[in-house]
Amino acid sequence: MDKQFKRTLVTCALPYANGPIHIGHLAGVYVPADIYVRYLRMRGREVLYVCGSDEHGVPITIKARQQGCSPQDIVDRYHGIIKDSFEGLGIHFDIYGRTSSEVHARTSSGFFRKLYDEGKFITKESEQYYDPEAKTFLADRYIVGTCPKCGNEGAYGDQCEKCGSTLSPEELINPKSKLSGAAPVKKKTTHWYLPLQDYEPWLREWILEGHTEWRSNVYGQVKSWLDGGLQPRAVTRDLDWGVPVPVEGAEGKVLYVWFDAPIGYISNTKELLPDSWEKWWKSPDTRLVHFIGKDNIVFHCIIFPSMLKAYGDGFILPDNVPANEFLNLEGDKISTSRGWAVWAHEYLRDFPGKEDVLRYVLTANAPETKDNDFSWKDFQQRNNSELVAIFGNFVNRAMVLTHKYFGGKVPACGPLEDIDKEVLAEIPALKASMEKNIEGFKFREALKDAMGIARVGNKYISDTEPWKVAKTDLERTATILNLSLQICADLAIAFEPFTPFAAKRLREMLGSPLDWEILGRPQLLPAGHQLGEAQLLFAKIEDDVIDVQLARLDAIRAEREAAAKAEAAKQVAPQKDECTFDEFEKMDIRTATVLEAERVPKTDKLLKLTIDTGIDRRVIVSGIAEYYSPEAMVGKQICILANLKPRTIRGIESHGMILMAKQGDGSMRFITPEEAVCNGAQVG
Ligand code: B3M
Ligand code: ZN
Repeated sequence: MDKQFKRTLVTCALPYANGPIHIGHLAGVYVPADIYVRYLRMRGREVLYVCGSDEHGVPITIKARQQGCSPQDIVDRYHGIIKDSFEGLGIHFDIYGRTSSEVHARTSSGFFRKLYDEGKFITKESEQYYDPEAKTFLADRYIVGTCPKCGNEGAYGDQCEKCGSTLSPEELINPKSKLSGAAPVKKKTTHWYLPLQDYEPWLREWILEGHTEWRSNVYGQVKSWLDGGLQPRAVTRDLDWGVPVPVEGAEGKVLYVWFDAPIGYISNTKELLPDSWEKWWKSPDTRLVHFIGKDNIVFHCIIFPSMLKAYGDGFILPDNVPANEFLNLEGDKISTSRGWAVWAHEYLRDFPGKEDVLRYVLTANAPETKDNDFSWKDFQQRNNSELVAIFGNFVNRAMVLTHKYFGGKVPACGPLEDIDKEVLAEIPALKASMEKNIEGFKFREALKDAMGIARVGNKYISDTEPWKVAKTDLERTATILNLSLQICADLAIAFEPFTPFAAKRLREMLGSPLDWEILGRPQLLPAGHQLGEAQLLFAKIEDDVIDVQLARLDAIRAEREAAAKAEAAKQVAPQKDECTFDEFEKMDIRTATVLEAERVPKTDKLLKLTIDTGIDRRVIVSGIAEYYSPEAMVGKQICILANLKPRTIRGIESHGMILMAKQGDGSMRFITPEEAVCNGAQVG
């Protein structure tokens, strides 16, 4: 907690290499981690920044099967895409490794073997689903069937993606193996389990008593897991993709992905620093911080620490696990399978030179304490009215005016007036607040502080109006611009963690240093110092650019709605209670032809139809206007219930009812004889 550490090891959740990363990943894990690391580095702290691809697990094998390639092909492809996305956004890990690496196989397998040899596992026999044709055990994801809750025919053995229910394979109606289509059977299998319940008292003490400073969402989740009672957790699986279980008689078994993946943090460190990795993992002077999303809390706060505890040998435990909540997109949950996401690599393609804008917006809306939303309008607005209008505008005014009046040389600072002193006093306060916020993992607040410095500068230059003062008092103008430029140099430091591209451009323009400690000190730029050319730091984003993104999302939404409707239309209403023939016979159903049709005024649903029933000419009011226009009905032969008791609807007397076929989504079509018949023919 308040312990002084010598160095910090920062890890970021290893993204699954079965798809590209999107803004949810970035906002949840990678942007905050990057802010933290850049900040620590600016302060001269010793930091190691570790990440890599998580290349095992069932979803990868499923994707490979879908695409008709090998799991290795899949992870090779996405590892590359993900790595490039991070680089493109200025997220430079010291190592971005892979769990399919040789070092990782050795490390994770050795880890298992030591726990195995020391009797830290228990074995349990259980019944698992097995594909008798493919002759292999089936992960829950490999079993598909009909969801008992919503009727979706493509539900998985662990979850229905349509209605979101968590399922077990037993619950599926008509379960089938995805591999062969065969009905799965149950077969006995033995696996190794880590008896988590044995670690519970220790976990309670370590976290619930020892880390009360952890974020409340993290602490709360840990507490509820512990209060719910821990169970032995299987650490092996029957699967052919992963790290083989290094034990005799374990053929066809691999380490469970959540056993090997966190060890990936260690193996990636080893890969980078084969000789000095232990300093990062086994020294009490190292502070370990895991950046993750909320769905990974249990693995990083309970399971991995228990694994490390079981292993012993001096491994350190996380000092903090600042997990974020989820980011939504335009009000809806991000969904990879539905394409409801903004992908990092597509953003980089569509918004070249705007890496900072995404980092900025994701930080300003970071889901630190609750789920939050990303919207393109907000993105545009924050760019145009914050980055451009405040930060960019201030820097531009200071630069351009200095070039105009002083040939681009920092002018000398004369005597200070009250307004100058007030402005200068605000900066150290904002700096102190930023430190507190970043060190407390409150990056949104820290960003507000940084923007606060830009606001102070922007207001100062607006209030002092150096372009007017220059007409009468160049000395005073010099002081104003001197101070403004000092604030620009402060901004080039303060924004380094958040918008590193712009911060670097600004430092180049000013020729100013990057050193946290000097932020807010007077005269960072000496008088006479030559500035570079004035360049715009940020550019306005116009509506048409945003409209393209919105149109893409609208198309996805429309497609999803159409699919949902088609699905709903298929839902069949249950059969009604029995009726007798006599009861049926009471209904006088006839053919008829529509002669005239018009909308019933002030209604959306009703048509007034004048029809020839063969018996008479009469009026029926029918609720079909959503499906048929009046013109479309004229001349059509229909079926009616002729002897229905007349009713007055919206002041019009209706004599009968039109027979309609009504689908599950409520949509209707009228019933018509297969060939034209005379009006008044009896239907039955
Ligand atoms: N691959 C899960 C995830 O992306 C996972 C993290 C592993 S961290 C050791 O949610
Ligand atoms: Zn369902």
